[in-house]
Amino acid sequence: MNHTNEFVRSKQPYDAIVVGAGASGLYALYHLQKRGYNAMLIEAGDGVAGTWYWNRYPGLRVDVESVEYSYAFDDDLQQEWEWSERYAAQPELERYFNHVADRFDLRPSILLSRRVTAAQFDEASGRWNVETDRGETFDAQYCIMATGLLSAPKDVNFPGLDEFKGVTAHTARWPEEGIDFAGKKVAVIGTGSSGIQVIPIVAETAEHLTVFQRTPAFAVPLRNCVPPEGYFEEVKANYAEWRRREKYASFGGWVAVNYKPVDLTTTSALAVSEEERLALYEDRWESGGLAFYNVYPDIFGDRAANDTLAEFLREKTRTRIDDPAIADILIPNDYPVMMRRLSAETNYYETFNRDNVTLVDVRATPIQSFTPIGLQTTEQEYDFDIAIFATGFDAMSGALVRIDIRGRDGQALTDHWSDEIRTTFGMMASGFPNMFYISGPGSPAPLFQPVLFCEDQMTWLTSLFSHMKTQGKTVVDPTPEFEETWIQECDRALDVTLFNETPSWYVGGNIEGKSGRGLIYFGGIHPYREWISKCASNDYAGFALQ
Ligand code: NA7
Repeated sequence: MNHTNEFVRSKQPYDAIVVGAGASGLYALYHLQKRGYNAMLIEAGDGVAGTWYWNRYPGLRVDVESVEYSYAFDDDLQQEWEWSERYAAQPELERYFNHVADRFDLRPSILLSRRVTAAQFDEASGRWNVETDRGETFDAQYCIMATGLLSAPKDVNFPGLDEFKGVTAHTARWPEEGIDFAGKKVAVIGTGSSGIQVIPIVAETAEHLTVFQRTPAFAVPLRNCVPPEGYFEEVKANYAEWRRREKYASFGGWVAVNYKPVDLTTTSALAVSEEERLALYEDRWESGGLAFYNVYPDIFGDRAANDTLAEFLREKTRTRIDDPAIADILIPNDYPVMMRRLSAETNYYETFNRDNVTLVDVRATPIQSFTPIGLQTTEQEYDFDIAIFATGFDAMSGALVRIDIRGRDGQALTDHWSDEIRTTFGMMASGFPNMFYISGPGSPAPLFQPVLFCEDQMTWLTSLFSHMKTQGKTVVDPTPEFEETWIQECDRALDVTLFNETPSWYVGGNIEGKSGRGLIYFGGIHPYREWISKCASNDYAGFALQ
């Protein structure tokens, strides 16, 4: 049920407005209400689930095991929910997040089907006015932006696109009624995680599929299945220990390898024998999915260590592709592995062995423009009936800068971030008091699974709110000096990694003119937790309270 404006209005004045009903927003609403805050949530979609509501392309499934990619905050929830597969597909994840909204009675506080278009901080009251595309306004002391790290699709602006007479679809805005590929000529542009998931499915029914690849991706088999009997039960019987390891003893918030939790490796890839190293890589390969994130930590910072894994994956991949010339195009050889997000696939490489699939290397022959019947590269024209854009997102900051956010003295957030993204702990920006980002830019969210990460940030925020209450304060704003400290820490953390060696969304490289500075905290979750907890125990030094 969607609640009326009047119903929600009757609950004013709000302590907090949460924007976005994805994993983080739903949790934020739950967390605030549980602690007695009068909170409501506004969501643009007609349903909850965020990523799992908007991205409904065929083939979409999570690439962290579902028993791990799920909330840990309530044991009854994790005991009673039954996953049907090792890696849930989109419909099951959408059901899960809807179940959470129902189970914790969140729906009466959720307004669906309105997009937040603007938010202004009012200096006199110390509160935020939030506007929607329905012309409504709401006000609250705190504004919590759970707008998603990969939710704003990158603009698709190929020359001539308006002339194209066929059907177009973006993987992140897939039509609810679906698209029938049978007997059609289809093009997919983009070979990141979304393209890699949709391509094998399209190839199964399309008359012909043409894939336009610019940067090849490293991809590993997902190995989705119904897990061996007793696996889910065993995880549930030991959930507390699994969750402890995910949160405190893992790289990214997942630990399952071959159906057992593994510890974080601390050894260098170069400190072990080749035999030992290859045995570990084989083990991860066998397990499938993102198990490769739980290998040697210097993969992320040492090119020689990184090369050992890159070469292992290149060799494995080559054996799956019949035509060596196609393999040369599909296998990356000019950037370090993991510095673009590792993709997990099902039959991706075998798809290029099919007769009805053509691969076009648009690095060698760039796309010049769309035409009425397809598109033109520097080499030739390709014709198709359906164009699928799997071209990615304006990551981390995109959803925020599309809202007209005005802080102190009417300053626009887009001005504050015009040269680079400036946040404090990825949770606030100086001059924008009482506005908080969950999994926002400047946080380590992309390196840690967001369903667990939101618990860290919300716990920190409500501790800050309690501290403010005991101090008789109502407004919090990070100081510009402390914000600079955080940006420098982000720089330092980035500099000791290899992430800058390829222009991915991690470093803003997929959007022309976008700076990667401050976009992600590459120190990862563990140093991040140290920073924020030290700040809290230091009476939130660096945050001005009034
Ligand atoms: P990604 O990973 O950003 O991939 C987008 C893909 O689209 C990538 O291969 C791009 O090539 C390609 N692309 C983008 N624009 C163009 C143009 N103009 N011409 C040709 N090719 C283009 O987005 P996804 O949706 O796949 O995945 C995002 C995240 O979601 C993923 O990392 C997981 O965390 C889940 P490029 O790399 O720019 O050369």
